Amino acid sequence: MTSTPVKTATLPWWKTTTGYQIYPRSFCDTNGDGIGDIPGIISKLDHLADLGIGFVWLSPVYRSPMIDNGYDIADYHDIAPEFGTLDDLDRLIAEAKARGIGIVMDLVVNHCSSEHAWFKAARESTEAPEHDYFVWRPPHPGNNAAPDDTQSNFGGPAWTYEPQVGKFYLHQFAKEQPDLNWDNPALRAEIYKMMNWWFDRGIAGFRMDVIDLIGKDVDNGILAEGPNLHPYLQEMHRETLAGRDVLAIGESWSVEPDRGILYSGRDRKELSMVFQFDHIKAGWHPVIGKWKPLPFDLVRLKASFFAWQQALAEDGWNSLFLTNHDLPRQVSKYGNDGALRVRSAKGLATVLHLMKGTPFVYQGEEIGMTNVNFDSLDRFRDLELFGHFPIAMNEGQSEADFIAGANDNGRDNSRTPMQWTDGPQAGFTTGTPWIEVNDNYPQINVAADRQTTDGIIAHYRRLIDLRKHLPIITDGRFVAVSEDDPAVFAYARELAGQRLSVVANFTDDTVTYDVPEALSVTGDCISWNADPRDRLDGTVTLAPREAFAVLSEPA
Ligand code: TEU
Ligand code: CA
Repeated sequence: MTSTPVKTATLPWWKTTTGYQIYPRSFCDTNGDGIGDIPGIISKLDHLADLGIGFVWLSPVYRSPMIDNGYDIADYHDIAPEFGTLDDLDRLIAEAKARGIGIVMDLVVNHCSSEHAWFKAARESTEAPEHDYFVWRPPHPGNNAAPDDTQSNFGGPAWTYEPQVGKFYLHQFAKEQPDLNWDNPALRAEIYKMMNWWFDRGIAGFRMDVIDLIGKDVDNGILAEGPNLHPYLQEMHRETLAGRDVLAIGESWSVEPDRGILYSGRDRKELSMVFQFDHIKAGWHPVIGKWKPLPFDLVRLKASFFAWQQALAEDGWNSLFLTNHDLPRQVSKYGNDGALRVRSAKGLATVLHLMKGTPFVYQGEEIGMTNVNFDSLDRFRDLELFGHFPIAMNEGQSEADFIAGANDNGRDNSRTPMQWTDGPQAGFTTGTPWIEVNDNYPQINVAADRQTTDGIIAHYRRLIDLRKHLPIITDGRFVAVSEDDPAVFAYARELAGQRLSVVANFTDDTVTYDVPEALSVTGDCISWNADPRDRLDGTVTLAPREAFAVLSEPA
């Protein structure tokens, strides 16, 4: 149904297309072990092709003890048996390619698994060449304890003692995820060789896990965006990306708008774009963090998106996303996941997809999947949550409050199985899923959404298709409006005398919106989730959660 993307010589393919993230463990299980697998992904490629997706970001499928569901890699050149084989992956690359879809692999190289051969050798002896692939420090001279009090992102100390070598190693995540020492040139060469090995297999790019952490200066306590980050990214570019028509997306929790350009500026020769998280942190408690629910603040959310749109207006490139496998479901977090769920899911998509950048759809978003409502800790699975629970208890938070926080912001929200049908386990597995299926699957599933002509999938399909054909979506100048309006998210895009006006009511009430000058007047309503609008003039009455986009010639 979708037509060939309009490509111009100046636009790389990843600017006119849309990405789709797959969390393999939760996507589709074909052998009944309760764990999604690569054959399952292959069986669902037509769903993605029908949406018009240009590439898939595949969360890690490499061999791994799965302490952090694959973000702990034991072998970068092999596939986890629960997900399949290298042959399956080659088949996935080929089958996806046949549908015009590239496969973007997850590159997790700030750390590996403690089961990786490198770390096994490194912890045996200081003489092993691999010893220096990791970050070791002697015990603190005063008390023989950890070198300093750096904390792991998953709770507890970031240093673990290894008696065999008499030193501590750094792990910014779980102790089974030792940090790699990027200051060792041999390690860097190994990583580049591995990346090229994957490129030669035909992948379309990499999403680079916590890439802002690789340039760390541990002794000065600088972990994120350390002094060597950009030199290493430039070296990586020279050694792997240069001369290849591939996509490189770096994950950076630390980047702020003024530094975005350093990663993706056209003369930087580093990455295509970064995933930044300011709009996500906007939904966290400033002191207690993600485990404390915080009321939604539209003005803050817009400020974040608008700042990034402006920062990368002339150079660099944005990624656009509201959800991933670490984040809550967007319709629950930013929208209405009750009576107005369908309209709200569409509205969020409209606002996100028509900004400047490359949009990402996270599995299940296209049917408006919602957060879970787990009432006890044993129903959760994520190690981050279990690492932080004792800390929260020590700090005096109640268990009920912590669970409320986990249902609001926890990573398991997006990891419950993809809901395909209203059959047993939502059609995800014939066995017992590794994490419970959300109990709303009889209503919310792919088959049900596809049964209506105006489902959420149809809405995404249209947005994705518009991006392929309308240069104003890829190239248009971004114009922020109504920054302080607590109810409406609106902006314009402008290109060659055309204007695209996007307006969305983020509340459950009818809102009277006084349309500012910068938005236009008459034109074609190219996207809507309530009534189509062909005139946008003066004051507009917006239905609850209504969103639309109008393409026009300015008056
Ligand atoms: O995430 C980086 C990361 O910092 C998040 O885990 C973050 O700590 C958390 O969501 C915020 O509370 C990446 C991966 O996306 C994540 O799945 C991995 O667990 C992590 O790196 C370690 O590889
Ligand atoms: Ca399976």
